Amino acid sequence: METTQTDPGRTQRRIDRELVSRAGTGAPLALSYLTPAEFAVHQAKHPGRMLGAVAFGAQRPRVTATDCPYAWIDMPVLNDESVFEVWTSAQPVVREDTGELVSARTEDILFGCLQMNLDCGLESASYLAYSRIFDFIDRRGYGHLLRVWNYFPQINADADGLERYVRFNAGRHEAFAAKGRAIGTSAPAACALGSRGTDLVIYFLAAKQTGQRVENPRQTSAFHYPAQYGPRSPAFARAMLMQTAGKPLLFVSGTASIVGHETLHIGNAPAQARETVANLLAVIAQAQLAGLDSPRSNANLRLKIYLRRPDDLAMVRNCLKQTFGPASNALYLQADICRADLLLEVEAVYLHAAAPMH
Ligand code: 3EB
Repeated sequence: METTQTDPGRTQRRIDRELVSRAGTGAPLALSYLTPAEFAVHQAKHPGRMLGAVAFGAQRPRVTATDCPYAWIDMPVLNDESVFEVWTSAQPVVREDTGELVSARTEDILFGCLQMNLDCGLESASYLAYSRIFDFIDRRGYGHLLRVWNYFPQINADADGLERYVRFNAGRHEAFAAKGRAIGTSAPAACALGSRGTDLVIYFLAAKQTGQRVENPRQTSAFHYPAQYGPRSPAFARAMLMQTAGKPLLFVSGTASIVGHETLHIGNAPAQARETVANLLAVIAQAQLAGLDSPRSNANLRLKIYLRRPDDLAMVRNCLKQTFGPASNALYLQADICRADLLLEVEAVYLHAAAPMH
């Protein structure tokens, strides 16, 4: 939301231009981080084309989505009250709500969102949630998970001798196995963060076509993490590259100060920020080897940053600006990271290369 703080109209104008140019090229997807006021305008302007909207903030926003799948994540936005993450298609979308799962889809991509009560315990809830997701996308022919966002409370707390994140991993891993997915070949890009709500909230993008998984040579693949991080490894890839209408789209998973499988720079937030940037650049470089255009402009980059400590905001913002420039559209949130020794995590999306300017 940084760009909108200085000029509230600027982000909106840029997004509209992108959507227009995309409608001409057939490229399907835009992502924007909008204030509630901007979201209201966006919703009015793009009826029937929004795949999903997710509000972040410590209070449920008064504005809600009426036209697309919607969820609220109880997670403070740093320097803002609430922000809407909005996925918009150039094509009309088809909605389907089962009661358990709300969704919208185009011809090739499906957005879904699901919320689960945690009374049954996190491991069961996670197993059940992923089983429902797989059943839903398999029946509709969108069987390839590209990107999944996982949010639940007290991620670092103990649950009968295992950290809650570890319990979550066990349930997720078992659901992949139960639904015929090999972790090493079908893990999506993902993130898992601590929210303040009471429920497990998961939203995702799935596709008819498989994406290309991208790993980071500086890091052990998460699905090969040793057992010290839990009996069942996390089911995620470092990034997922997808070609749509001949244009690449890259989802970079939550990325942190991990080298090999170990957390580096414990207690040192500036060093964790620098290590995180090194990891982001390494993943993006791998994606370029796999076919991502060399990103000429950061107008196509969306960053979402999770900080355990709000006091690190200025430092982290500075660090990211030095690498990605001031123009990047970034959303800063306060959240617990899935390892107690991690102070920050950054995820990214590279949208389609912008149409050449005339
Ligand atoms: C890591 O690299 C940090 O469990 O879905 C990053 C991205 C992390 C995704 C997930 C966890 C997940 O292990 C944590």
